Amino acid sequence: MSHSLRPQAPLSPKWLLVAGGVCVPVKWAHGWKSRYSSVRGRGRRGRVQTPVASGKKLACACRSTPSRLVPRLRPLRSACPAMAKLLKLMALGLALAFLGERFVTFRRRMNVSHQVLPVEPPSCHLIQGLDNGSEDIDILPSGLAFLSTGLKYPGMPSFAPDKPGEIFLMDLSEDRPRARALPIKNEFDVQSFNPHGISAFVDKDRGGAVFLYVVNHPRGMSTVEIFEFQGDALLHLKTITHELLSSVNDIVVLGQERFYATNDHYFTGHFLSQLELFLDLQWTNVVYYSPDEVKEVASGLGFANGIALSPDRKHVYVAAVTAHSIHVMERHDDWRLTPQKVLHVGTLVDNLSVDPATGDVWAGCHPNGMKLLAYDPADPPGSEVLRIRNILSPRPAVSTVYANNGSVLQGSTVAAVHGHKMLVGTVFHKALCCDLRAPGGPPRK
Ligand SMILES: [Ca+2]
Ligand SMILES: [Ca+2]
Repeated sequence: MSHSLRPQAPLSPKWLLVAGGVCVPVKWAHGWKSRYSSVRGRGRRGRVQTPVASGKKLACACRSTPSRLVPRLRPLRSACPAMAKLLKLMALGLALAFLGERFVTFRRRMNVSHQVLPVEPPSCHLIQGLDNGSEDIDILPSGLAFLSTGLKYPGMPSFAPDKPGEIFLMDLSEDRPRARALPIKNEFDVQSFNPHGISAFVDKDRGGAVFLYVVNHPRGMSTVEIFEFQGDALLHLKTITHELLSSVNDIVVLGQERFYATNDHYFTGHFLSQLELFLDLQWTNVVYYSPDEVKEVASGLGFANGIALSPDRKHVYVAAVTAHSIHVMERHDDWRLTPQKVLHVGTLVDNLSVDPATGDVWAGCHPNGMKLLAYDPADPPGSEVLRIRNILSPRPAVSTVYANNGSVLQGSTVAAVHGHKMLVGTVFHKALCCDLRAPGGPPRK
């Protein structure tokens, strides 16, 4: 690199250019003795024309440098390329060190070294007809279970990419419950239906009418669909969209058209959302929605996912997938949430459900997130279900109720219980129904 040392005019030595192309007042440079390389670029006062020096005090003029100073810079010309090269190497080294550190922590957050030790309740069977995922499950106190199936989620496999998603129903009060798809009535685009998190709601003010709120991703968007359950079908009532509901994963209904929703990414574009995951930005949140008010009520979460209410509705539980944790928050009358504590469970927590009878929290988890992201049928992702007793106490009890290396069930996302029956759903694989009673033993407590 060569530099023109021809004098420039008009002269105005008030501004100097230092490293990085930044111009500073000349008085700041008083006493500098380093042998700066000259830099050509754009400073605050316009294009840099010529490097200058004043004795051993060196800087570069932004424009209009005293010509009498220019020749004295000549001995420094050879230092410029070396310094620039050194700076480039330092920047490259720092960038590589940063990426390396992020990669190591990313693998740790994905739990790549986690070994799945098999745990199986006494009696489990795969549910017939559910072969393309059942990402979320919600069970009413009556035993009616709703299952959202056929999710197409960016970065995850799908065994039926061209088939629209569906809502299935099971009646767990039956001895041998079967799953059946619920047809959708009314004006609704079933072809683009891509159901994700769900939450069922019994409205006592409307004679016990049952409503199902479903997170939907038609054409990559995020909406919340409200259906009324009519026994043998779902009647579509409304589609809710809002700028704060930008990347919704799960919801929990609080009343008519009133719910909390988790956003699992800050960015909505594929590249930036993947970068956000890799860099572990922890910018995801919980949003409160009502017709009158929509606001963020919790933030700073690492991939917010499942959300559930305590039976007394005073606490909200939120899963943070990449932080391997469940956040316990207190709910206030104005719907604000304040953090109470964080329970670290050592695995990637997806959806949460609460047993209304006991208050226990059930979590569908991913033992190894990397196997989900880089799906290999020969080495599939496993499944894991945790049960958390006394989550509000100082010492909650966490136990593994189900664990499988993927030979039976891959990519578990949710576990929900009704009495002694447990349903386990997955992102894209099958679904499981288990009887939690020990053979010949007493009913589960
Ligand atoms: Ca849910
Ligand atoms: Ca989820």
